[in-house]
Amino acid sequence: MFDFFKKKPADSAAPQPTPAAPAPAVAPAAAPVEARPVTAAVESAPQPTAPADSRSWAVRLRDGLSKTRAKLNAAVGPTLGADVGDVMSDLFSRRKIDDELLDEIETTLLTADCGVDATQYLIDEMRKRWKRDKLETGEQLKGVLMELLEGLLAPLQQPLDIHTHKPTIIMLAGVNGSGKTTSIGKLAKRFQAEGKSVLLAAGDTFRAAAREQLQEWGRRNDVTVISQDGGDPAAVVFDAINAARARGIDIVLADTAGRLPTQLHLMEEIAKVRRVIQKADPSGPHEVLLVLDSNIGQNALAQLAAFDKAVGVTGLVVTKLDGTAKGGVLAAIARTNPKPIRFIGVGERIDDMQPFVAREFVEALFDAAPNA
Ligand SMILES: Nc1nc2c(ncn2[C@@H]2O[C@H](COP(=O)(O)OP(=O)(O)OP(=O)(O)O)[C@@H](O)[C@H]2O)c(=O)[nH]1
Ligand SMILES: [Mg+2]
Repeated sequence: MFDFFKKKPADSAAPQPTPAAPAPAVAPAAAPVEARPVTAAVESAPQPTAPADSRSWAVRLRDGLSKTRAKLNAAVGPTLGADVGDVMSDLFSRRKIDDELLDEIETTLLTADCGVDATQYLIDEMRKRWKRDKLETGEQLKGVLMELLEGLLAPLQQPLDIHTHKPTIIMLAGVNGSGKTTSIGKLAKRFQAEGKSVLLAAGDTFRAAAREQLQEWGRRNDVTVISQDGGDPAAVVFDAINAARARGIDIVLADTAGRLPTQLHLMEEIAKVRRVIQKADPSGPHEVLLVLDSNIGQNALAQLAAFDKAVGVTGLVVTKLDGTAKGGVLAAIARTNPKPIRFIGVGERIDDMQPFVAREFVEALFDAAPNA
């Protein structure tokens, strides 16, 4: 159902050298290689340097969430295929509140991947409010649902602090293809725009292509990338922190290789990266960002638990909310394992990732017709 997203289509995203040369066999003690910032014109600029979208974030967010919004209305049936805004109105405005409507809402919340716990909470609260406030119309109930969802998600709206430490060390983790490297590109651009200097640590030493992906990106964006030919990701990150300190850099973004929570040796490896960061700077890492592909729906909870156990997740980046109908997973996270959602992504362009704002998100989930 969510095959909209195919990992790395041929012309996709983050810089990908072709062909992906096998990693050269290098001694682990290989000296760090630094891609010095050079401004170079690159023909086919891959994301996240794709040109900014002229539409406002509110419009892109709503467009991005259209599948989840449609899903929220799947139970309504007859008008599916019509504009999702119309469908939404059908669910709520043409109806009086009754048990059947609540059942339908329950089903739609579940199918949008809100999870059993959050769905139960939302339905119970809606039922209470229906009785207590003597609500009559579906439209009123929709208002209550929006309010409840916002209440659930608001505690997760906590902006990432990049001002307290210098350098602020941010480590990214996640399964293969969740969007770590492209998120690093987007974050680096964002931080630069805020006047911060940024250094990238190419901690994905697993694939030679990954290192080159980041180096190439760094070259085009005047961002220094610290990498090593092969070797230990922890060593790369260690070097990067020292380099950042020596140069008075504000923010270190450490990429890591994708890994599944079931690959225990790789989970141990990323735990080591974290420990080594702490060795380089006892106050760090200042943020451990887990990048979650929202297409995985409820599976996000299992990934969160596993990565949290291994590296202590302090914040989330939820990517690919466009192209998925599983945007309800944010409610599931809020209910079962709340972590600050630092950024959400609704596309591959540089400005398609923005800080999470609960109200904005809920409005985009329910309102198909932005006026911005
Ligand atoms: N549609 C969409 N695509 C995204 C989004 N974020 C990332 N992508 C795409 O997802 C694909 C994988 O992104 P990467 O950043 O390479 O993922 P990764 O986690 O670094 O992958 P590995 O290094 O292989 O583990 C790329 O094609 C990105 O352009 C998003 O918000 N929406
Ligand atoms: Mg990557």
